[in-house]
Amino acid sequence: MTAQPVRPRVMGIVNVTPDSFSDGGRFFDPAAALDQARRLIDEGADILDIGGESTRPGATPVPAAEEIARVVPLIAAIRAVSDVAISIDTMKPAVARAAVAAGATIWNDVAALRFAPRTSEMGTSEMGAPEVAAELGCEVILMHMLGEPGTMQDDPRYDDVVAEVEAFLLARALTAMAAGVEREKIWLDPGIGFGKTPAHNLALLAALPRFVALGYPVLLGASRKRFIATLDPSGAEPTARLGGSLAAHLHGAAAGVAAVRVHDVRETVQALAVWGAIGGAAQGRPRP
Ligand code: HH2
Repeated sequence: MTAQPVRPRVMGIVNVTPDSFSDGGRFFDPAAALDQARRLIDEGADILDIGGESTRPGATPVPAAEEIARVVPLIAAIRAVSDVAISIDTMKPAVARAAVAAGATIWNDVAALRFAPRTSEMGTSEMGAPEVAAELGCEVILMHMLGEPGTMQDDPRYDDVVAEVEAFLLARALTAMAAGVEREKIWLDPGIGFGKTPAHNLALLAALPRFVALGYPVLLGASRKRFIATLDPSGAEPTARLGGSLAAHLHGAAAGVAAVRVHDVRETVQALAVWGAIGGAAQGRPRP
């Protein structure tokens, strides 16, 4: 009998940005962001992913000081009311440093520690992002992105998207470890929607078991992403992509991903509970 995969952890998204692709502006106000964080905790989020800069194609870059001013008070406020795990969604070492000091324990980097720190801002040293991650001692999510957010969706091309994303992630994990990040603190993420056509996204989703087999925890972030609308035109609005998001994340659960990054925490927790119970019943496990 094969063991059922453990239910993935649910990472709830809190974007403190005016311009994120599906919820931009809704939680820009600090009180609204804290309310949203509390709501996601109540709905069963295991991790909260706090972001202060949108990575959608064409989004305006945010200076580190502004990003810190958006995320640090929220992280501190969450820490004051809950011990939920907190990840900081940033490409900037200075922001990761400030977020970890405020209570985040995971650095979620869509640039996979490739972007250099701005040495003039916030008094950061000349250290590269991998060295900063090692010094912080936090967990690190290394995500694949082709190019940069501003241009990543301009005609992305691969010879073999799965092999190229896999090779990139393994190389970034080696770089992180060479800088001193412990292997067990590294997660990998194929980066759905980051420099990918709908066909690339589907190929990566189909290959999730291969990514899981690499032996690192895998994060899947498909929530409300645009490829869903290409499969079902009724999902033109990001908030109308719940069904497609659940389908992708349940597929990820079956493939053994460690966590799913979602906007709709309550619905995802429920879907995973039903999925997990069916798996348990299939193995003759007693119901909880
Ligand atoms: N997707 C987004 C942002 N950060 N991080 C990881 N590790 N994986 C992802 O798939 C991922 C991510 C994009 O979603 P969202 O935060 O809703 O939008 P925006 O970047 O516009 O803030």
